[in-house]
Amino acid sequence: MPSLSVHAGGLDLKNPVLLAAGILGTTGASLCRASRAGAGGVVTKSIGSVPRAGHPGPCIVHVDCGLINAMGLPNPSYKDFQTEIDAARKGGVPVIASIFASSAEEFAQISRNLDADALELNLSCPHAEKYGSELGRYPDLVESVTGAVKAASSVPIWVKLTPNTADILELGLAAQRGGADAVVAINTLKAMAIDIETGYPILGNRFGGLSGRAIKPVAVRAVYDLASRLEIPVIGVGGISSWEDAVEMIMAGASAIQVGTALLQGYGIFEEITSGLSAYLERKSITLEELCGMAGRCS
Ligand code: RRO
Repeated sequence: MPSLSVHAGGLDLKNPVLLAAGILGTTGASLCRASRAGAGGVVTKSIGSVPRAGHPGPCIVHVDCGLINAMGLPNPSYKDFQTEIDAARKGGVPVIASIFASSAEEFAQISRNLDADALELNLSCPHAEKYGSELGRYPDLVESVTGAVKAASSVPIWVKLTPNTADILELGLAAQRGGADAVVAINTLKAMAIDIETGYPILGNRFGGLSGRAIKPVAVRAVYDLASRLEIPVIGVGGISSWEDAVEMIMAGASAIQVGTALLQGYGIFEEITSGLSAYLERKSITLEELCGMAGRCS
């Protein structure tokens, strides 16, 4: 069978299919379960410097084409999360800690106090005051936050970018200037759902972030744009729910991919994607490396 192993963003991965941040990433046990199910790496739920309860419910609504969430960064703080990372590491694949903060100094402080295989900087949550895309839509802040964490930490730094911007490439270039080892594209798209019987917005926070199948073409385009111009790897995420989606995202230029909302189908999704990807490479007689960025080389 073709090899699925890949070196991406400073990590050696046995396969390029990772668990995305925010999905089943709050405990070591659930992260381990994803590893045992075949994930090549796992990303934790985003962790901050103080405990947060998150937004009032409802926090998730199913829509025709995916999910809209407004969880609101619920987390116990980094001070209470290291034991979960340590437990997750028993799964035998790299554990990437997703972190969020409201300033470069706060990001650096968290990064100094968490021991993980890599850090993913959440500069893209679309619905939390003072966090996520409220910083991450400004290229100068993306660069300075990345630079501060890079200086404070010795592990690979991935920067998760927001699609809620006119030009995601500008943000990717800023992350690269700051010293990022990879960019991750994309986080959720700003969205809303309204109950037509009552007229009330359904989510407690009113607005949220759309994930799932609807956002895949947006993610493919973002990955293509970024991979065409950046020298650092791009990790593709957004609406991947089959091996065919994974192939498309890798053809767009993703060195690895992350799966989030499709976990609703169960943990079997990792095995489904890796075995489908492997069979595809065998049928086409190409390597994973040759597949990566193929669409950008077609004229
Ligand atoms: O917790 C959330 O509400 C959340 C986060 Br941190 C994120 O990055 N993206 C998202 O859609 N929701």
